Amino acid sequence: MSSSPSRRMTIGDFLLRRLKEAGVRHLFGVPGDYNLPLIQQLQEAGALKWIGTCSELNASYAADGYARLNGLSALLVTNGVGALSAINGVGGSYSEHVPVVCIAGSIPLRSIDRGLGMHHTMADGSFDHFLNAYAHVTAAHARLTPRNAAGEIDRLILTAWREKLPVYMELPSDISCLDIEVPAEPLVLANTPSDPERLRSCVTAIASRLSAAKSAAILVDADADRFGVASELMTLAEKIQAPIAVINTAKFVIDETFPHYLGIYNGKASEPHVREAIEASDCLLAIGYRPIEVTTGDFSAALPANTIHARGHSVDVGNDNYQAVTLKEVLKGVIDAAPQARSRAPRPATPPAGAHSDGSRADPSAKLTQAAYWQAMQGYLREGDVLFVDNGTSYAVFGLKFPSKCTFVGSVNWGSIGYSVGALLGTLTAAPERRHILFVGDGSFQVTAQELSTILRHDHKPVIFLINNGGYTIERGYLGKNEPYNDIANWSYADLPKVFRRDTSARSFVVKTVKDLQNALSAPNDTLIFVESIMDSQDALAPITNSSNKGAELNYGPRGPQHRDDLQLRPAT
Ligand SMILES: Cc1ncc(C[n+]2csc(CCOP(=O)(O)OP(=O)(O)O)c2C)c(N)n1
Ligand SMILES: [Mg+2]
Repeated sequence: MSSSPSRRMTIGDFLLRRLKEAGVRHLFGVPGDYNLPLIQQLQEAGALKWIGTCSELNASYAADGYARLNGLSALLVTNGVGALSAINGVGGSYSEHVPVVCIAGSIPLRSIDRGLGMHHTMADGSFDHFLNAYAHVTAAHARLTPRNAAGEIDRLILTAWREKLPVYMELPSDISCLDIEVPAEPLVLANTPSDPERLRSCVTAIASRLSAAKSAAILVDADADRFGVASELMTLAEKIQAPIAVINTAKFVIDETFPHYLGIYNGKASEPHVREAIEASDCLLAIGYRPIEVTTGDFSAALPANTIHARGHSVDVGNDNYQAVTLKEVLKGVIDAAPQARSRAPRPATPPAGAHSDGSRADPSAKLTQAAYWQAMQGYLREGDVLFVDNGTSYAVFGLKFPSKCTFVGSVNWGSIGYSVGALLGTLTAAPERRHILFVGDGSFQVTAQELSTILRHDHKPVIFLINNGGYTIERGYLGKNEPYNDIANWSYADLPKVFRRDTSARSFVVKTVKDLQNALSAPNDTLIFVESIMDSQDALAPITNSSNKGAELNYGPRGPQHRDDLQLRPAT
């Protein structure tokens, strides 16, 4: 028996207490008969604030956005129907390495014990379908019981935080109000410290490679953000005078105004100086590198064979693999051990966003084009913004240069359309004092548009830039340039703030020309701003269309339909 002090508490209250101790201040979700006892406990204890969403899918996206800014989040769904609605978003959190605690208020243990058929199940006598489904998209899962609850709640929350991955727990509806014995001590979010010998050897191995190097460089993926080591990486780059590049999944992780920041590495699609610095480096330190086709210039990325691969909890240096080390401790050790380099030749300055340069000559009364739009957006961004992009031609955001201290929220690996609208609710809830800007297409927006109502309900003041181009333009670059399956219904988007909140003070704009856009951009940020920009269904920046065209080659192969005449949108020549 452990001698730590304990106390009695209901399982529901203990779960809420642990979430709060882990820094979670809000719970997203949709009520259902199986989870109502926990929501009532939340209401009575006032431990967390309930943020009801229009759907569990949106709750899962909101929780993902919240965790990216807050470090951990939670959502609450009901058995089966709620759990499966949320699974796309939780799968996204798994793909994108975001720590989310997904709680399902589930069927009572009484029914499981007695084999009673219940609603929100398959009515086939099995009660494990949803646990099994979630096993594939989480780092850990459990059904709570009065015997395991105290241990499992801590195990799951700590696993989410340590692994930067989602977890799933079922809280049967008849045990939330049962008393159990729980630890009196608060939950401490901490990693188990590194093994001292492994850490020392790992740091020595990296530091000696770095000191012998003539062209060290650092390449950063999203885990540098998730494991909170961006500032260590910048300190290291400064000390050893090495350039840092990121891949698309990690745009913003390294401050783009940092003198050693190089730009985005994307194989053959990179700027030549970025490609050279990474591929010809004699000591490349890669952080959490998880390449996919769209972050490697269609697999043309070629990292040096002797690249050091550092991940959240392990490192590869040459033939050695170091376990029981944490990324932060490794980098801190390397910063101390690495030799201070003399200032080297100045690095090539990051080129300005070249893709968006022909908008300046646009006639103010001319029809708005993507080129003019993105050029104007470059000027709109300011220090400290939280920037969002959804799938679509709005991926042009990757060509913008971000001011200092911006946070960028995207989902390059998972890429589920509509993610950004739900996630926006999450980041607004986590950091309402910052300016949040969403770049979204009409097609993506239609998937999760209702969550605009929750954003308005809580008086948030984001800026939403929606491109109304009549459908799925980015898909036209794969296939179906003019096909009706890429068309969507033409909503009156700018009217939606009024529809979702009668007394809204939101400022809505329908923009058709450069002049209209300039007018919208001059609106003060004292309320929600919704800017619907009407653009041509065949208009997209060349890098976007090129990427879609290449995607079609990869996806459909040489016999694919994309080769037929006029079936595919191609870059304007
Ligand atoms: C959940 C989901 N369904 C389908 C897709 C495929 N998809 C990717 S982009 C896209 C179209 C996006 O259209 P829109 O948001 O209007 O952007 P546009 O390219 O028109 O600017 C679709 C349907 C997806 N990524 N996610
Ligand atoms: Mg569109």
